[in-house]
Amino acid sequence: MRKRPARNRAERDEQMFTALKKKLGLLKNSSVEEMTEPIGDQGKKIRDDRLEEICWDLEMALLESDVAETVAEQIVSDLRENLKGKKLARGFDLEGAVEGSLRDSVRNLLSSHTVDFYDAVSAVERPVVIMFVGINGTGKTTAIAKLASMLKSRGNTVIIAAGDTFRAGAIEQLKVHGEALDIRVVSHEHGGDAAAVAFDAIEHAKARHRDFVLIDTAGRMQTNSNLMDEMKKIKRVADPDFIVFVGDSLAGNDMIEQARAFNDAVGIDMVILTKIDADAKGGSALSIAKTVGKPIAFLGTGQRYADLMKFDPAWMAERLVSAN
Ligand SMILES: Nc1nc2c(ncn2[C@@H]2O[C@H](COP(=O)(O)OP(=O)(O)O)[C@@H](O)[C@H]2O)c(=O)[nH]1
Ligand SMILES: [Mg+2]
Repeated sequence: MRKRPARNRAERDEQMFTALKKKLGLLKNSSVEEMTEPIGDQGKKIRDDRLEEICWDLEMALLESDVAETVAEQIVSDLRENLKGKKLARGFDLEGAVEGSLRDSVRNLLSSHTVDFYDAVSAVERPVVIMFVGINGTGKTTAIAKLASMLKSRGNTVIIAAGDTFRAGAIEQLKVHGEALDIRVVSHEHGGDAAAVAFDAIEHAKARHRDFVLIDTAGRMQTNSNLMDEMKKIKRVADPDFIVFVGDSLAGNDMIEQARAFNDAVGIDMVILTKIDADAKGGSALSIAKTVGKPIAFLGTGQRYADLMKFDPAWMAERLVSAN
């Protein structure tokens, strides 16, 4: 019954939000008589059968757009609870009510899954060691550079460990960032032992009283058990205070599966969702919050160092719900 999963951003947007908008538009065009029935002396309520139709259509629209099932169910049950049997005010705006309910449930879903990065790290002894995991191309290295830049601008000293010793060019890519940001990058040779790189960077940070060590890692496919073994080894050796999963918001349910795989292998503490600038709405934020249950710390919103935004549930809810 389900449509095939969307292959790209444009398709997904179309599936989710035009479906939602259409639904909302249809509501607008339905006559009040058709949608409602009297309760009590003068009041009206939405007819139960029409409400069920709305709920069903909404759930389908959410599922077709890669929103995880548990999330879609939650949103729909919130909507049902908000509208079922409720006496409607005069001049009641059904479209507005559905949209308002959506916005509230999205915000609630997201709010229970946020973390203040600076609060989290403030409790930890220096150097704070953070390991970044995720598959190739999700934006790990870029996120590390952005975070390093942000930390530095807040007066912290940072060291980066070039732990992706697997991909050609990965070490060089980090060195370029290191130079641009004037941040020390600890590296070994291509193909070397990533755990040893992390170890060296941490020793270096301890000796020089640096505040943060950010460990980059390799990211072939999450199904590659060698990769997960490597992640476990780095974790064992570096004993990071936090493990951050970096996920590409364009990757939909694949991203959720990746997060699960890394979480099973090494345990993740928080999430950075990247490429939100290219993902017009960001349904993936909802899905990861609800399915993997790990808080989102930051969003990547572009390719510049400054394009790292603290995750804000209200902002995200607005973006998800607003029809544009
Ligand atoms: N538009 C956009 N592109 C990003 C973002 N984060 C990373 N990228 C791009 O995604 C590509 C892969 O990033 P990289 O950090 O090398 O990924 P890694 O393989 O996980 O280390 C690069 O071209 C980045 O410039 C983001 O938030 N928005
Ligand atoms: Mg990388």
